[in-house]
Amino acid sequence: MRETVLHLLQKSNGNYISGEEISKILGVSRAAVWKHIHALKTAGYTIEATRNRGYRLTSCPLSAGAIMPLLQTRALGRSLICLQTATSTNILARELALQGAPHGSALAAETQTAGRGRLQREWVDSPGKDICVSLILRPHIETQYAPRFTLATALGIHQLLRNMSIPATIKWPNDVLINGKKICGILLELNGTIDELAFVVVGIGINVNTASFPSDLSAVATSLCLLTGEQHGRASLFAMLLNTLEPLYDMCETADAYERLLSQYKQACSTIGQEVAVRSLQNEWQGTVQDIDERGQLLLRTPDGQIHALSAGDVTLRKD
Ligand code: BT5
Repeated sequence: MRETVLHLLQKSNGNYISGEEISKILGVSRAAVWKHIHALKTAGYTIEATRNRGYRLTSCPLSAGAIMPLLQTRALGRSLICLQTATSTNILARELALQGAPHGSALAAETQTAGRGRLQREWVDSPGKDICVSLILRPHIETQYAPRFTLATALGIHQLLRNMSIPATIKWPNDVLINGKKICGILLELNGTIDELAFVVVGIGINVNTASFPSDLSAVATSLCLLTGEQHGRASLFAMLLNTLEPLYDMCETADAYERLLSQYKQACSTIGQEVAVRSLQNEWQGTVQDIDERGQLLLRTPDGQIHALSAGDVTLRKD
């Protein structure tokens, strides 16, 4: 019965179908229809209910069944788990990796109860509307080069958005911005020793169909839906994301290919040449960004003429 309700909603192609019509077709009461709608919502479907108009399906949960046929990757996403809820997909992906999950495994969730950014900051999502995913990579590179994957991910998301004619820029190291507002955050976590990298978990949060943010974020965050005024199909976006990222991740494994990746990253990065303040846990620097080096570090020229190579930090433009 629940499948039939879903089928009727899907057949309406994003238009409203009244509760009365559904109840007539199924031969059940309006209250029974409401119960099925409620069950579908709990399973991750977003269904708008409007008085006098009925129900409208606006998005489906991400599922391996919807994503897999769209993948053109060799390994990325070939093992794919889509959960309703996760504490943090990065935490669960790390556990999977420790249990031996293969290179390229992906774990997505409709919502996170403890989504996190760098330095244990919070990452906020709208349940069922965004993309929260963690990718497990087992690259053959030294641990010191692992930050390459942050840059490669930011570049991939930049390319994905540009292909949709959305004018994104990258703020070093891990933010993708549109008109100065953040649409995507990336959280890279490593496992291994200085000599040997066991695996990398790349956590990616993309604001897709979020229509409004909590007041503390609305000045700094944006979503695809806010930019285009449309809802976006998450399964195809998800597949395009992985299709875009895999060749870039491959490029991180050799010095020559990575050099090419870095030069594309630099072109997309709005931070180079800017007067900025960079804050890390211990320090704050002010200066002009000269360049990004081959390790992905920011090269900052401070007023005393010294060049500092910074591997992590929050950048703010001085004119802000
Ligand atoms: C990040 O950290 O931007 C990394 C975010 C990574 C999120 C993904 S989702 C899947 C995976 N599982 C996780 O638990 N995490 C990853 P950072 O540069 O520290 O930025 C965090 C800051 O961004 C917060 O302090 C807020 O100011 C802001 N923020 C939080 N949620 C946001 C959102 N949805 N959109 C834009 N900005 C947000």
